[in-house]
Amino acid sequence: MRCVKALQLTLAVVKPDAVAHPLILEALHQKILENFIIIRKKELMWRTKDSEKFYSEHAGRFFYQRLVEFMSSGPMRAYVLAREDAVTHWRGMMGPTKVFRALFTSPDTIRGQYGLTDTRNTTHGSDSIESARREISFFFPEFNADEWMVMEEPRFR
Ligand code: RTP
Ligand code: MG
Repeated sequence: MRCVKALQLTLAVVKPDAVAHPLILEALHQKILENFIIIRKKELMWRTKDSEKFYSEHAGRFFYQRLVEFMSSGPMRAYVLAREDAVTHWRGMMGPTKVFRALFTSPDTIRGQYGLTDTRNTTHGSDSIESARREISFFFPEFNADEWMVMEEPRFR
């Protein structure tokens, strides 16, 4: 009996702090190539209202305003990525949200290596399959996730 694991999609974003540094951007691209199949990729820049909409779940929190300003401060690069357990894998590669924690507990992660502050923390990754679906359509409205998303448990053949 052979176990065939389902491909899963996630959304990864290289934030403005990392896009501003060509060597960091290239290093992150190489890490992505080594770990995922790239399904879509684009460069874009948000207006303030895009940033407010995307992070609306954080509205009212103390870091919301600086997060919104930062995420619309310069170009970003967004990816739709595929592999087994893509959501968890990319979150693991990114490391903890807070840079202090990333530095001391997970120095080999992306945020441990390149994170500047708790806001300027290099990358974004969807935190669940449902978020991935929603966030992919936010960044790639023309992308039909239904043709790709495999929601069920791994199948045994
Ligand atoms: P992300 O959504 O960007 O992948 O990061 P995350 O899940 O690890 O963190 P989340 O709690 O969703 O926060 C979203 C982004 O808000 C900024 N943030 N700043 N204490 C702070 O100043 C603070 N806390 C969060 C970060 O840019 C974080 O990635
Ligand atoms: Mg998050």
